Amino acid sequence: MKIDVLTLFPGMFAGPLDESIIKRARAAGLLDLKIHYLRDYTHDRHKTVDDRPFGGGPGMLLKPEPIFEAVEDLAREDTRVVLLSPAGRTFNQAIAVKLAQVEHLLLVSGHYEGFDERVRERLADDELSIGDYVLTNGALPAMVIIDAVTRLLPGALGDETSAHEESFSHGLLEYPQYTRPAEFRGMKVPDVLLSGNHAEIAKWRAEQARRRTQERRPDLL
Ligand code: 4GX
Repeated sequence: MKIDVLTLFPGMFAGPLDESIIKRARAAGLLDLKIHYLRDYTHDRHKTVDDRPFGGGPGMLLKPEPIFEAVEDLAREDTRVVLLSPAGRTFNQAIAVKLAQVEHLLLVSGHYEGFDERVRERLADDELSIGDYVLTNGALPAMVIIDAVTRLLPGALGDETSAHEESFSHGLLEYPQYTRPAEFRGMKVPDVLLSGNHAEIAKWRAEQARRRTQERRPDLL
């Protein structure tokens, strides 16, 4: 899979995407990830990417020309162009699964008060938010999406982990888990987990997952 990111803050991407599973996926050639600096697509001396909104109002908007030039430079026939902004539909695991099947993703990170509407109209295939809170720009949302998508690419996870066996894949929260010691500071591991009775253990885990989901995330049931 190829992912291109268009951002005003390329420096923010150094680090998080050079560790662990994403690092391995990139090294293995599963993910071809490139970060592009929006100002590189300007032509004026000051590398201007923003301007004031017509009709007045506070703040600045990302002007359309550099974004159009960048997307026209980077996008292919099969590219999914996704804007990151609080006005997008809320990203979730189902969307991650869909995006992981796309050949080429182009993530366009928002900044200031947002995009000139013509970017949405003409360039965007989708607009995503990572949640209902306000960030300083779309770089972290882009990285969140890259992370969630990359781990779903075939071969990205080692044998010890599976993309299928966790919360949001089976639609429930995880059951409680324990490792050694069997007693720690007076807190005991539930007897059933030490019993060796695999049918009972499976039953207990299913019940715990259901109870925990009912208590914490009834919206998932
Ligand atoms: N999930 N932000 C984008 C600028 C902006 C404002 C309006 C487009 C329209 C965010 C989020 C997020 C802050 C990134 C505002 N862009 N993005 N930025 N939550 O809060 O994606």
